[in-house]
Amino acid sequence: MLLGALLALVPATVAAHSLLLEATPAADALLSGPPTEIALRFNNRVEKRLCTILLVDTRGERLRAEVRADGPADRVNAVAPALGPGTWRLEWRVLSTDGHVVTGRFSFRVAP
Ligand SMILES: [Cu+2]
Repeated sequence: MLLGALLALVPATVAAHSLLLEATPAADALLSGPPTEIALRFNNRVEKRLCTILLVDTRGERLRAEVRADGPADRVNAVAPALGPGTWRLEWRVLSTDGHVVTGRFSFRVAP
């Protein structure tokens, strides 16, 4: 019974860990113009005040998006910095409700 109880804990722990479900801009998207908003949706609540979104260009220049304090608890919305044409890597970092810091990254392109 103890083993069963321990195994039962595993899915709950995994479920509590934040996973990125949806993103705007989407990964690998080709945008016709620079995005004005960035929206990330997770599988659970994240602590908005401790979320960061960085945009990094191919030369390594890093711009920070301004995360909005309001909105649904499972979403991180941000004002995009002014992005020029080219490939940008979006690096996100959130604090999930289970206390773990979770990070991820994906790229998108802004057409010239
Ligand atoms: Cu976790």
